[in-house]
Amino acid sequence: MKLIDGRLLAKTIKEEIAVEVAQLISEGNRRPHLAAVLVGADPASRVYVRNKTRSCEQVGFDSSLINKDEHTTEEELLKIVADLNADEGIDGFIVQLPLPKHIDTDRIILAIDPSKDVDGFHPNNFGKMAQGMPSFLPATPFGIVTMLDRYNIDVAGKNCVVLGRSNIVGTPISILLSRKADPGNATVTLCHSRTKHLEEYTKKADIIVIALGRPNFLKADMIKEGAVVIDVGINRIEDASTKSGSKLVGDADFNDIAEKCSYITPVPGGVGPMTVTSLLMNTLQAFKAKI
Ligand code: L34
Repeated sequence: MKLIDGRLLAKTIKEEIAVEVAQLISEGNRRPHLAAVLVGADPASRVYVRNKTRSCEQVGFDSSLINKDEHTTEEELLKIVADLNADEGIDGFIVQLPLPKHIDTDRIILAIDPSKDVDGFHPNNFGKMAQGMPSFLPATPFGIVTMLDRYNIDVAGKNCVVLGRSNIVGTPISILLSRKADPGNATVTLCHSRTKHLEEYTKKADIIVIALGRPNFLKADMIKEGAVVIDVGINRIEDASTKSGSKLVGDADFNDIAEKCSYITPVPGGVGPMTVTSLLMNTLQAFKAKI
């Protein structure tokens, strides 16, 4: 079993970005600037957004965090989006999901200027991605294909099974892996809550991407020997043996399946840090398109 070390790879790529930023600045450019909008106080979202702004500092980007309370109205949020769209000093921005229930997420995403949509969530970018045109790739799927690429894991012609069909992970990664591209050219099956006999698919999979939000769901008897498992789940579960009383686990039961895998991503330290790094790569791309 080989560990796909997302934390280490993220560090490597951030160093590459920092070199490029230093070069751009030495040529007289300003710094790339990413803004993040966080509505409400969801503890996980706060951690993720903090990791994003901290990573901006590490690579020499400017960053802004717009923090609004959970009672923020949809109209107020649309105004923030419109202001960020119009702000010449902002190269890209994200609205951290999930949003409070009273806000229509689709309406917010549709309001984002596609040229600043470094999350790649706007249908303009998503549609381009689906058609193989250059676009911002959604951060988590982008992080996953980057890990497969940098670890030289063959994807072409492989059986890939994606578990979960969310707009931000399952659906886009299924498209990316099946695209006529490198990495890509896989035969992809997208499984979800209505899939019957799930194990019949997972047992045949060379590569499994699991994004269900169900702690320790994937067990050794569900996969074949030598499978590659990319675990997108980040679940906080109770654990009396830790100081905080809880710990993070993935959607795959790491201890159960690790030995059977050829490659596996850990949680934490796997896909999460690569999601953050992909956002930086997209922001640099947005910046370069502008200057
Ligand atoms: N708009 N909303 C928008 N864009 C995104 O790209 C996201 N996502 C997902 C949730 N909502 C979003 C993220 O930022 C998931 N996600 C994300 C980002 C960072 C990390 C995990 C998920 C991360 O840094 N994970 C660390 C552990 C963090 C912890 O200690 O809780 C890890 O090592 O996995």
